[in-house]
Amino acid sequence: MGKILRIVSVLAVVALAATLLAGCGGGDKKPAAEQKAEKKVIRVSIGLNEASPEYKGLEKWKELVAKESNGRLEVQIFSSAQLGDDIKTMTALRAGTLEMSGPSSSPIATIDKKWMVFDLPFLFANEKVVDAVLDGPFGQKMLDSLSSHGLVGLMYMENGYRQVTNSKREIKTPDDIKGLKIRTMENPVHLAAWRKLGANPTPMPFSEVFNAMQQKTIDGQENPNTTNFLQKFHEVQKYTTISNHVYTPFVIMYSKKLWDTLPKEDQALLLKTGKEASKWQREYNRKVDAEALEGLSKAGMTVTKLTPEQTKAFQDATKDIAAQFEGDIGKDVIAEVRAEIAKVK
Ligand code: KDG
Repeated sequence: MGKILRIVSVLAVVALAATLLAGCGGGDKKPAAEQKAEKKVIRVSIGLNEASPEYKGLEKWKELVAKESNGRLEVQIFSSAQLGDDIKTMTALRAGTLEMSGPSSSPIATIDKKWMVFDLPFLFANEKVVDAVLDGPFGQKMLDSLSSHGLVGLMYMENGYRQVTNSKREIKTPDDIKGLKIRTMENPVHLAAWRKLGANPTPMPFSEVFNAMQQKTIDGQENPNTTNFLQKFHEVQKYTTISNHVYTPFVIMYSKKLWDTLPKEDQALLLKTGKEASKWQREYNRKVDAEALEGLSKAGMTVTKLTPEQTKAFQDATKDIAAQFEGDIGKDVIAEVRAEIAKVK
């Protein structure tokens, strides 16, 4: 009898311990398997429209993420600044009220000045250099550095070389820029460079640019051919000059607050598919850039391609910008990117 009693009490203790342990999973935390099976929506905001190569690249990523997660992770893309422009959405990411955004690198400088390194005029001579730097240790270090600002840099996508457009006159020399009201991104290097060229630069979020050109509060702006064509800037601009004056990538980023709540396997899945999407998007962008330029010309814009000598005049006029911003960006950062560039040549 005593033995039976002992067995019964041991069983009771085991049962109690099992119940307590099950409860220990923590308040509202669900068991790992259940959490894994739960569907998750990841919202990503961009300023450009659905025809843009940035949107197409994110669509590709969305497909890859859905496939790899068997439909469990759903990327939802919000275009045309429906959720806010670059600076506003980065603030939302840092607060943890939005998962993702895909700003140009330039407005990141409002958070961390070293990002102005990509804004230095004529930094990247060609796409081979771009790929080596962005896919190499420098590019990765820049992405990693975002985590101290509440952001997780997942991947780069391509915006492309920026070209200047305006409604007043053909631009062939820095002199032709004198007095033009040019919209720039919200970034001190861009303002300084356009001021150096004699323009009257006005920083403005992207979503306001078309209206400002239509209402003639600005004369021009600068963006890659794809943006200029796919956002229909040719309807309100007459001249485009292929100046290739700067290459600023898109940085596809996640809110660190929300990233840290994701299971490790999901983080790995998003990073892995991101690499693939980023590569796909860069190739796609390079294919459609020439078509976009043709589109601008067919739509009636005067297209001016600078000769190497003409380009040199713009390079000379802006060559002091790097020294001017060396303190803000960091001498070491500039030296590091230049060393990476030198390896490619
Ligand atoms: O989606 C990116 C846009 O919000 C913006 O960064 C585009 O290059 C751009 C600009 O000129 O503002």
